[in-house]
Amino acid sequence: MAFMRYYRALPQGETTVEEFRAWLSQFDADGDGRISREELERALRSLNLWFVWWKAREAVRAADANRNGAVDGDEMGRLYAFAHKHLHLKMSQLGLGLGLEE
Ligand SMILES: [Ca+2]
Repeated sequence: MAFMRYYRALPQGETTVEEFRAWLSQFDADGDGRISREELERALRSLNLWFVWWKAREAVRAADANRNGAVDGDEMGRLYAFAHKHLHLKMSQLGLGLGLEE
């Protein structure tokens, strides 16, 4: 899959881009497979981060390469990179709220 190249390009972290995507999919309220700014804001709020509206706006702005207002497809790798670099997410903690059924 296309997004795998982001995974290989990034340094090894506690959470892979696939796990990040799975975590975010919980917040995909309308189930369209894209993460909007509002959905990302909810995701960041679940981590008890501050200034989530601002962080979500900056993150979508950084990741939304085709400017359709949502993060989808290959852009998930860009969002993951942004989260790592700028949001200082403790990626190992993302799994705590995961609760996804395979
Ligand atoms: Ca997009």
